[in-house]
Amino acid sequence: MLREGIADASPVPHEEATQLGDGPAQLVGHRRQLDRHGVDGSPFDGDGQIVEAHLELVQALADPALDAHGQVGGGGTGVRPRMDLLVERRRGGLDVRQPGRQVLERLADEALLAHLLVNSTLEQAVDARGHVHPFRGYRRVSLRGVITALAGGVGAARFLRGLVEVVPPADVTAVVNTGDDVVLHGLHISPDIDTVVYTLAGAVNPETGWGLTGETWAAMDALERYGGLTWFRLGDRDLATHLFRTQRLADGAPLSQVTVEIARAWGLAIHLLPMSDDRIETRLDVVGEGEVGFQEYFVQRRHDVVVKAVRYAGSDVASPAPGVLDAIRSAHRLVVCPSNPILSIDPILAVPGVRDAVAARRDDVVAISPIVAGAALKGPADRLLTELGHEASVVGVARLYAPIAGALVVDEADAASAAAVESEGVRCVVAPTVMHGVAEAAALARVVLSL
Ligand code: FO1
Repeated sequence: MLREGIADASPVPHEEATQLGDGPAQLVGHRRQLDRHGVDGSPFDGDGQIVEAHLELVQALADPALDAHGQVGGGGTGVRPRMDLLVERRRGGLDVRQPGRQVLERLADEALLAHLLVNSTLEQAVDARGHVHPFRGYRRVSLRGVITALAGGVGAARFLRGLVEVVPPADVTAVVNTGDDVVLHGLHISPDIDTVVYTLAGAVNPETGWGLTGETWAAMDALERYGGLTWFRLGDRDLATHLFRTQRLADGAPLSQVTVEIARAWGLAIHLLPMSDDRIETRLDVVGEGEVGFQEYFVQRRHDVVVKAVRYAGSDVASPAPGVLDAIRSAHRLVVCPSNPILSIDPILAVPGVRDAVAARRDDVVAISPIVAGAALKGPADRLLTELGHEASVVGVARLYAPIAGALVVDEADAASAAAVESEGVRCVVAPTVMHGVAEAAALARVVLSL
C-alpha cells in the first residue's frame, strides 16, 4: 500500500487547497460542507496512515477509465455518491461528462481533499472501524506518494512518459544511468539523460527513441568532409544540449546541476538526477578485441559482437549524486524501469551505497521486465544476458533482481512463467508491458502504482 505523503510534498493546485491551508476556520467550514453531503469514513487509520479504501477510491476517481457518468468500470458502488458530491461542488466549473486529463486531475484532488477532511475535526479523527484518534493536523498528502525510478534510456523514458500522465511529475524522481556518457569532439554527451528529457518534453524522435524529432544533420554532413568522427550521429539541435552541458561542466557546475538546468529549460517538473556527478564508464570486454567503451560497442559495433565481461569503470571511487540516496530512502514506491539490467540498471546499482539503499526498500520496489517472450524489445539485453551466463527470460530477470525488488511486472506473453518467477522469491504481476504509445505506458504505470 502506498503510504501517506510527506508534508508539502505534493502540489494541491486549486482554490480549496489554498483555503484549507489558510486556517482552522476554513477547515472546519469545509468539513461541515462535506458532512452535509453525507460523506463518511475517516481517511486515517490508527497510525495516521491513509486508510487503504480511501486511497483506492481516490485512485479510482483519477482513473481515465471513468465513463461519461463518472462511474469506474462496471461496479461504481461507493464511487457514485462521491462523484455526485464533487460534481455538485464544482457545478459550472467542472463537467465530468467531458473527460479530459485536467478535469480528472482536479476531480482526484477534490476527492483526496474531501477524504482527508471527512470525519476529522481539529481535535480528533474517527477511523473506518469507528475508533477515535487524536487528529494529527492537516497534512498535504500526495495522490499516490513520491516515486523514485531507476532509469536507463529509451524504455525507461517511455515508461516515465506514461508515469507522469498518472501522477504529478513533481512527485517523480528519476535516477538516470550515466554509464553510457561519452566525450566526443570535446563534448560531454549524456544519452540516457537526454533521451529522458526529450521524451518527457514530447520532443524525442519517435522512430529512433533518441535524439530530437525533426532534426537536421548539417553539422554531421560538414564533419564528413574532414573525415571526422561521424559514426555517433549528433543532430544540429541536439548539439546545442551537448555544447551547453560541456560549457557548464567546464564552469565547474556538477552534472546534477546541469541536468536540473536542462530539464528546466525543457519545462519539466520531474526531478532528474544523474546516478553520480563522478565519471563512471560502462566498458565491455569484447571477444577478439579487448575492452571498448559503451558507445563503441553499442553504436559503432551495433552491439553485434560477443561480450565476455562488463565493468563500470570508476564506480568504486564514485559517490551518488546529491539527492540520489534520499530519493531512494524516502520514496513510497521505487520502480526499476524496463531498461537493460546489465547496461542500464547495474551501473546505477554499482554506485557505492545505491544497491544497499534499494535492497533496504525491497518490499516497495517494483521492477518491469525489459525481456518479453525471451527477447529484448530494443537493444542487446537478451543477447548480452546469455553471453554473460544469465537466462534471457523473465525468470533470468527475476533472478537478477530478486535481491532488490519485491515484485516483477512481466508481459502477458510471459504469463506461463509466472510461477517460475515467483519461485525466485519475487512476486510476479502479469500485465501488458509493451508500450506503443503514451496510453499503454500510462496503463503500465497504473499497474506499477497499484501493487
Ligand atoms: N544511437 C545510435 O544507434 N546511433 C547514433 O548515432 C546515436 C547517436 C546519439 C546521439 C545522442 C544521443 O543522446 C543518443 C544517441 N544514440 C545513438 C542513442 C544511444 O547510443 C543509446 O540509445 C543509449 O546510449 C543506450 O541507452
